[in-house]
Amino acid sequence: MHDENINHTFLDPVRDGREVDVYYHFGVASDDPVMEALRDVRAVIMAGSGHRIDSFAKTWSEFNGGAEIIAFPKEERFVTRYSAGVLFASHGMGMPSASIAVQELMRMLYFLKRGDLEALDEVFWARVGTSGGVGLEGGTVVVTTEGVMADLRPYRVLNGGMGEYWFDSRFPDDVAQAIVEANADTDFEIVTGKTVAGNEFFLEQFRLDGAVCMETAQTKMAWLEWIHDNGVRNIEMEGAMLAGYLNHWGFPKFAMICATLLNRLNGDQVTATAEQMHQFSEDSGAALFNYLRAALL
Ligand code: R2B
Ligand code: URA
Repeated sequence: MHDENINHTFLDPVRDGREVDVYYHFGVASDDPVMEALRDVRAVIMAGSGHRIDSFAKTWSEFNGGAEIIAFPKEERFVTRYSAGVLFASHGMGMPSASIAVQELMRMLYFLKRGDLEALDEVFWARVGTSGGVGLEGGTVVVTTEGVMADLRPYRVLNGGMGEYWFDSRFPDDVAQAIVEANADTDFEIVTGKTVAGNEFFLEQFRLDGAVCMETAQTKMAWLEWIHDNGVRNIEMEGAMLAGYLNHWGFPKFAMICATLLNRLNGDQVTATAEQMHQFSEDSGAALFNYLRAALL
């Protein structure tokens, strides 16, 4: 871990029990009795939707002999479950929403691991999600090697009028390769590549079907071809931030696994049927669990 990048001023009094940290959007605090049950957490798995989190926790519990599933009471913002060493949490859509979840979960992890940097090094993080494929048909599973923003640069946030803070938004290559290897025998296609995190589903993903549209068929295809030529294989809305913040603290093990819902080279609208969507979701979930079982069980 990069000790110097951890906010010790705020987090150490919480770690020592001198202050209480309120994980407001999750509806729990560091002095909540539920925290004690989470001390053995070894992985944090995130997904956009709360339904998916509930279903992941049930699957993981079944793999672990019907292990208890603990739910946080508040579900207004994020849905959270814990079972057999894995914390499952939804993050909503887009980097503003997901950054709240990631920052509160990082604070929670520091408290749960009592500020032990070696114990934090061992925690595996992943986001499992959906995306638009770039030159890939719907149903392909993409394991991200690097998160970039729509300009192919790494994750940044505005620093008022002073400029921008830049973050390293690469994903660890060894973990991405291990996920692909753990899925060598599956019947869905799994590839690695860069992933664009758009701050917008329509404008920053160069769609022509938004209420507000700034592009033409020509500028859209030019952007898609440019990102494809630069190694981008899919487009979603959270990955660059996730990698940026986890790298900032120095977590060594994290990944993003996304199913593609459509090939953006062929269109903008998501027209997959309910059955196809279900299969895509099953496949990306299977890709995660095939790795997680090899890594954690
Ligand atoms: C993928 O799908 C969502 C938008 O439909 C967004 O959260 C993402 O990253
Ligand atoms: N999620 C996105 O962000 N973009 C898509 O095209 C599909 C899912």
